[in-house]
Amino acid sequence: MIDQSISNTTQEAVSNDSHFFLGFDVSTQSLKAQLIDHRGRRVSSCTVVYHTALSSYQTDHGVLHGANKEATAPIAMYLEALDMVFAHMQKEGWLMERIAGISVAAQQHATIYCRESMGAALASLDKTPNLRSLVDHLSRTVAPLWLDDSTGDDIDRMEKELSDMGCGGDYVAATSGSPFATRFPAAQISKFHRDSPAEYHDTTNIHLLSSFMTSVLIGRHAPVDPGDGAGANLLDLSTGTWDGRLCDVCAPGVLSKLPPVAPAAGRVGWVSSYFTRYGLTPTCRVLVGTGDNPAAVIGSGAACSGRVVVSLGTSDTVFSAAPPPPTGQPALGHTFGHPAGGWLWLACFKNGSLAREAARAATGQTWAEASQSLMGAAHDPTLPVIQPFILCDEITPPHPATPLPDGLGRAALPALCLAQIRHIKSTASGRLGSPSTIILTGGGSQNDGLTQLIADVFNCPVIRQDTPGSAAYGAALRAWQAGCGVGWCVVDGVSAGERVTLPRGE
Ligand code: XUL
Repeated sequence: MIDQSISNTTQEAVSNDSHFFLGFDVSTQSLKAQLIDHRGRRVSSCTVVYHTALSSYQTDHGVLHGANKEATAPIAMYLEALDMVFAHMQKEGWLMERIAGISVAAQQHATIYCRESMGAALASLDKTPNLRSLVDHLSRTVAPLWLDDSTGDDIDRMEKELSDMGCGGDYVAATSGSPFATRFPAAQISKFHRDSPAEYHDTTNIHLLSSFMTSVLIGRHAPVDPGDGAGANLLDLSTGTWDGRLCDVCAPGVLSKLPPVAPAAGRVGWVSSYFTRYGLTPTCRVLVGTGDNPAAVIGSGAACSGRVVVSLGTSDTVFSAAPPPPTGQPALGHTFGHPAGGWLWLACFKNGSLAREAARAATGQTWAEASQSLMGAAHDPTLPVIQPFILCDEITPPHPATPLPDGLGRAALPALCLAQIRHIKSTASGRLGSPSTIILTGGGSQNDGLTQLIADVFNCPVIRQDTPGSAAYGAALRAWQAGCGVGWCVVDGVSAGERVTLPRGE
């Protein structure tokens, strides 16, 4: 149910009087906790997997799939998972009284709708038996997730209203860093107002999941950081405050319901006395929360610019510290605030590991056999050129799925992987230029052939960051950085992996 891993070697190195820092990642499928020591080294971690540990919520790996491409999750499940994880840490003898700082990372774009009574409920948390009781103060018991694709009509309406106001063209992307996206809060809030006007009007505070879980930790409404806030399609990146026009077209009164935006490096408060039952002390400080991607930039060793993280998973993601957003026609992808200050650019590709698996199956080979064919693929002029969007409609850029051509045989996997990696490279270079180093994470980082192909296509060294949980680790590192005043490049030195793959010449 709970998977715990404690690294004994690291624990032995911890001195008796040192502090620890704790990071959470409230992700789609699980809630992970990562404890690090006063030198930023991983000490202990544990994970509550919702599907198995909290099966009574009947989610499919953390998700409730509804009609018309709706995807939500019960908020009670996240709250219960937080209690479970704290109880587990205490039971396993984590040195709770020595935890000096905590920070939260959470899946981006999920929104939580609170009634007015939530403020008082948070303030008197220590009188409640468990965190789950907070659901009585929600105006909506589920949170729409980043997997939700049900808000196309809301985007059409908001685009039309903006254009009627004289803010057509690229106003949304140029202001908020992203074109309207169905999974982003602007569209989700609009839909909630359209579907449930009474509940919407009963809502006084709309949180992102990172700011909500941080609110729970400090026992009062917390601000949101520019990293997660920019994933709302409502933030003006140039001022770091919510944009009046975008809020106006979203839903009535939304500006007054959103949390204030606060710099990512700031402390928002001390931990609520509720958590002293788990052994935390009231002097444990809590940082502004952030999204899982901004946290993963830190946890992957790419806080400083020049390093580009490629994460190969169910969907593929590429992200990096980035120059200021362009003023003209924006590039593909999204610009968010960077936890270390400045900007972070991210693009998400839906055709990831499931597409690679379909191509591998088309070769009739095992993964071990098919992976060999990736080693020389970058410099193989005989490989057919195919589309990287073979399995599902792509979002970066919007493009219908184009199934694998027939008769590729053993060329199916190398041809697809080459097409995918060239596509990731060309999308990223429009915004980031040429990287000095790629940091490779996700399940794909286990594959030697894929790693070599990335080194060859990008023509730069690839460092494999194959320790799982970069968002939870990044969250813990943020708490360490703020608590000990460590420089960000020192943080990179601690967190980057060590397995390097060099590019091969033609
Ligand atoms: C980013 C995105 C996902 C979520 C879930 O825009 O939608 O990466 O953050 O992890």
